[in-house]
Amino acid sequence: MRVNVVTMFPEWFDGPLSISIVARAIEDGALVVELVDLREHGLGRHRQLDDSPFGGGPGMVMMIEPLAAALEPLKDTHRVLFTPSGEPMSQETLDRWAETNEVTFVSGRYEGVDQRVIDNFIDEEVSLGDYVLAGGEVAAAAAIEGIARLLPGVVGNPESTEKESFRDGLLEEPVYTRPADFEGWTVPEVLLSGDHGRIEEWRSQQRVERTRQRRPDLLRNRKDPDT
Ligand code: 6GU
Repeated sequence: MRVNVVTMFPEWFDGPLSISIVARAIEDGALVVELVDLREHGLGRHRQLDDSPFGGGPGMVMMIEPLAAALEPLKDTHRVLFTPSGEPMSQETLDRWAETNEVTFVSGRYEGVDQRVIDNFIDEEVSLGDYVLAGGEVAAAAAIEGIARLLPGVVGNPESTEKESFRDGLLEEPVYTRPADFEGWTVPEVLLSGDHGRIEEWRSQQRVERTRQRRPDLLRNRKDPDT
């Protein structure tokens, strides 16, 4: 799969692309990430990318010309703008992108992007959540990592991406490993019992209880409420 990233800060991605599962996906050839430096399409001697908003007000707006130039060669790809005004990114979003051959991520900066860019060059606007970051780079990196671990052959055990949190609409249960007793802090007895029926029952109960406490919205929106 190919991911194009249009950004003012290509060097920002050096870390995220060079570590762990994303680095492995790239090494294995399962993932190709193409960084497009927006600055190369900036206007004039100063390679200008932003200007003040028509109608006045604070902040700067990303101009259409540099983005049009960067996105023109990518118009046959699915183009995503990362912005706090977008729809929230979810596991479903990542599943959908991971099933395609090519996706283009645009990291917005400043207070916004000229609406004509969105109207004419963007297929989907996506947000990381209800808080404000300085730009869409973190969101693009999050999406790349979320996609990389879904690509065939990248995670060793394919079962592990199917059983996990959010697939069944519940949070994960607590997990433990050795030692069974660390300075008096013990592991729930049921997990040491060897009774797989009781263990699965306990885990299921923990997932539901955790979700009820932390994310009641997930319980209300569940698709197959059979747990
Ligand atoms: Cl995608 N961009 C910015 N600037 N802030 C955000 C965000 C994106 N998602 C949540 N906050």
